[in-house]
Parts: sequence; structure tokens; C-alpha cells
Amino acid sequence: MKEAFRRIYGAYPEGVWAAPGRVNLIGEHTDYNDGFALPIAIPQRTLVAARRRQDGRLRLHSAQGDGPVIDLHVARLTPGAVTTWGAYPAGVVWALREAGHRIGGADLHIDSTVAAGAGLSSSAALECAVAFAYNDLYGLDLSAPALALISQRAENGFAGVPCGAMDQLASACCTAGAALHLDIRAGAHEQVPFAPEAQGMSLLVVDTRVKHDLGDGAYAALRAGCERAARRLGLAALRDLAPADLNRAARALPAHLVPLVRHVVTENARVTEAVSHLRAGRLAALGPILTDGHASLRDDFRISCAESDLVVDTALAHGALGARMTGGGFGGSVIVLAREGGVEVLGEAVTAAFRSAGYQAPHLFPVSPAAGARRIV
Ligand code: GAF
Repeated sequence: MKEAFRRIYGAYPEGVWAAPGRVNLIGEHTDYNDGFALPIAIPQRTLVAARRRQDGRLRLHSAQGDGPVIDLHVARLTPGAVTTWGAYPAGVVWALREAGHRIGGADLHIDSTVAAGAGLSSSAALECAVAFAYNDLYGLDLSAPALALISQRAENGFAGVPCGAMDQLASACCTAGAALHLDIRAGAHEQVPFAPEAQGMSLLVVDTRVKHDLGDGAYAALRAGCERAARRLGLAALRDLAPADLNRAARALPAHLVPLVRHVVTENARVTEAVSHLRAGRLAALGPILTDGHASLRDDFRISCAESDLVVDTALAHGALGARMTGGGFGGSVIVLAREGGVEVLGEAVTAAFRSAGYQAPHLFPVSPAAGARRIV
């Protein structure tokens, strides 16, 4: 990273920061409903080499993008002005400035192993790596959750994606060997031990290669539907609806909103159940919760796709303990919890099923919970 930075900018960086992608174990589309989620950070991560500038310019270069250096000015950053990948790092600098922090320019060189469009939160990893770099370079002394919320603000207010805070909180606050139990309304998180290998299991990620895009309007429509349902029920958020009140609520709602509400309410309950199993060391009990969560996203929220369903069905038919799509939906990745000895056969079965269906070959890789964002050099 340091040599690449010097080749691009003519001097060495002051440091290098890293922020991981994530997969969510359970708790999907609950974050913007003030609810619960349970993500882990994955070993794939985004690196940012950075050096302050005195003239207020913000220069961005990515090893993945084949374009030239993007040359901006901190004082002139406005939402909508950057429409490429540069909107994510520039958005973080904009969000820090908008929040009143005394920051200046920087040269940034970015490199990442988080696949873009795979539902693994490549944008959150990029935002958090930049936020952590700026925090150190400009002595801001912000906490990891505060940097996550700055990153979310960048995505909402600058890149124009109305996401919740789960991905950024996962990238900023996760720790190795644990899942992050998020309570979005309370602004609270706790680490829950999650070590599949220690119990002879493996968590496999299957990237379906169906590119998902949160900016295409479908995500915003789902969020708006949930918020409309909460308003009609007189609730601050769907988080406030107890499972026991679901039937009564359904009678008060237009039919098309009922499945959305049912998903959010049952999904929050699944997070709570999953956390109590993990705390008691009952990892295998997570399996059916994952599979139920997938059915809810497929049938109620209707955001799965044929490829994700094929992974889940094939994995379950070949001995998986549980499987579900993870992330925003409409493609992206599936997670599979399996006994370690069965992973290879299961993976081969998924690849063969994709071949028979005429889909492009999926990417399969095991993950263990990794560390959150931090300075590495
Ligand atoms: C995407 C969003 F960015 C998150 O905030 C979350 O809503 C997720 O979809 C669904 O759980 O990753």
C-alpha cells in the first residue's frame, strides 16, 4: 500500500487503515425499523493509505477503479456532485465537515478485497476505512460507533442510499471471534461469542454473482412501506410491535403492508432467539433460525431471487444446518451454516446445481468473524 501510494502521489502515506466487509447472521431489514441485528465482520477488507494535505484538496485513487485520480476540494463537497465510487469516501469527508469537525484535505489510495455488489458491504467498508483514517489524521477522537454513524450519514446524505446503520456499525465495531448484537434504537451493541470452528462447524459464504444495488429504488420502497405501516399503527417504528399483536395489527393495515410487517416483527424475534442460543453455546440451534429467516425474506419481504433460493435449497438438501440470503437482497450472497466435514460436498452440490440451471459459477468461501476497522500501519 505504501509503495503504491508513493507511485501515485509522490510521497509516502502517514498511515494505513483497514475496515472489513460483513455478513449478517440474522436481523435483516430491521435496522431502519429501530430493531435488532447480528452481523459478523469478514476477513475481506478495504485498506486506505492516507496523507493529510494543507491546501484543502481531497484526492482519491482506487486500485480497483481503472480511472484517474479524482480531484475534489473539501470546502466544495456537495451531495450529488460525485456520482462514482468516489461518493463514498468523499461523503465521509463531507459528513465530518457537516458535523462541524475541523478537517482538511487528504490524498487517499484505496485497495479492497471486499467484492463490490456481492451484498458484503463493500461501501460500508470503504466509508469506515476513510472515517477511521480521518479520525486519526485530524485527531478527532471519535468513538467507533460515532464513526459508523458518520459513515451512514455519508451514504444517506451524500451517496443518496437510504440504508440503515447495520453495515457501518458492523464494519466499525465488530471484534474477532464474535457476532455483534445490535440494538439500533438503544444505540447499543454487545459482542456475542461466535466461533463455528471450535464446535466443528463452518460458516460458508456463497456469492451468487447476482449483483445487488441498494440505490435502484427497491430498497427505498421497502423502507418507505415499513415506515408507512408503523405510522398507520400509531407506532414510532415497527420495533414497537410485539409478535402477540401481529394479528390485530394485520386487520388495521392494507393487505400489501401486512407481509412487510410480519417479516420485521418475526425477524426481530429471531435475533433475540439466536443471541440466547449463542450465549448458551448452542451454535447448531442457529441453523433453523437462519432458514426461517430466509423463508421470511423470500415469501414476506419478497427480496430473494432464484439463485439465492437455489443455494439455500441445495445446501439444506446436502446436510446444511441452516442457510439464508444475507444483506439487502435482490442477489448478493447467501450464508450456509454446516458441519465442517460436510462443507466440501455441499459446496460441490451448489456449484453443480448452478451449472445445471445455466447460472454463472458462484464464489464460495468460508468465513470466521474478523476484527473491525482499525489502523494497521
Ligand atoms: C443493506 C443496508 F445497507 C443495511 O442498512 C440493512 O438494511 C440491510 O441492507 C438489510 O438488513 O445492507
